Amino acid sequence: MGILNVTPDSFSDGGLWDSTDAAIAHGQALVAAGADIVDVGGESTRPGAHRVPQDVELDRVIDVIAALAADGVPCSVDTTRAAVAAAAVRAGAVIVNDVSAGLADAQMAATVADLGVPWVLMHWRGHSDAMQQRAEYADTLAEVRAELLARVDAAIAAGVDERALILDAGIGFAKNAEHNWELLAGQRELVELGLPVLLGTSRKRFLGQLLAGPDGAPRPVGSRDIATAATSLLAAQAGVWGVRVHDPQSTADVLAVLTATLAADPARSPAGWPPAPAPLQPATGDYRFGALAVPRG
Ligand code: PMM
Repeated sequence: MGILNVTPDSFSDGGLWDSTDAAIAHGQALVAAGADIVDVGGESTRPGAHRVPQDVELDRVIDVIAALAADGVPCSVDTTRAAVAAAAVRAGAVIVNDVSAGLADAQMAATVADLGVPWVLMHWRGHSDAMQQRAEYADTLAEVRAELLARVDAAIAAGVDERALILDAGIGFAKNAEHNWELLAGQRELVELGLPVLLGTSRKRFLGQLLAGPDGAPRPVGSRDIATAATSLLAAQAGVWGVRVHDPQSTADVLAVLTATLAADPARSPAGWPPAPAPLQPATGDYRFGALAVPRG
């Protein structure tokens, strides 16, 4: 999943694609670099970010999604607002990626049930301006799993088809670096819940901290793609369904290496490989999202 933030203030690509034409061109470039899905967002969720009005979010994403969808690019919409999710699906989006898992908007679950599209439920404890105060866990993995399962129950109770759900541990959302590493180490336990799992580590702060220079300054965001690709490899080995990245090329390259290695000796393939079948797109029933192991083209 390639990241397309149509925002002036996202931490990595903020301001780069905030005109409609630049955003569409970048979406195409993400696909050319190996993305199977383009995740289009119009509201930054970086720590400390403030909310944007709904009409601004709609203005940023709808034309971009419509143009990419018309070109045959599978798009997800990265939004916590039900009205934006509905408009995006009408414009051609095929997945709702909701970092709040329905908690930010009471209408989201019923809206997704009506739309009949896959829904990414990410672990979330509050909006970006307040989330880091909630980064407290006695057992990070157990709490994230339990809180995600509560969101799964709520989604099913609202009429969403369980087969349309995708789980995400929410790296960096109400988590410090230690929590993020614990979640990365525990991806297999999330996968074992039986639903497809998405992982979003791309260029995030904990990678910058890991790769800090001798002066202690974090590695700049633009130089974190090799570390990100390493997390994609770990994710694939844990059976994760998808990874959300700024630079699909480096992730596609490490996955090509992994696939070739496993193909040379399938008996040694790790449990969980190839990843669980990806969800069908219930609205049309005719598009199967590429699992990581499926060769492109
Ligand atoms: N991270 C960001 C935004 N959306 N969606 C999902 N499902 N998972 C994530 O980890 C996630 C997300 C923040 O990163 P960005 O500012 O680079 O988009």
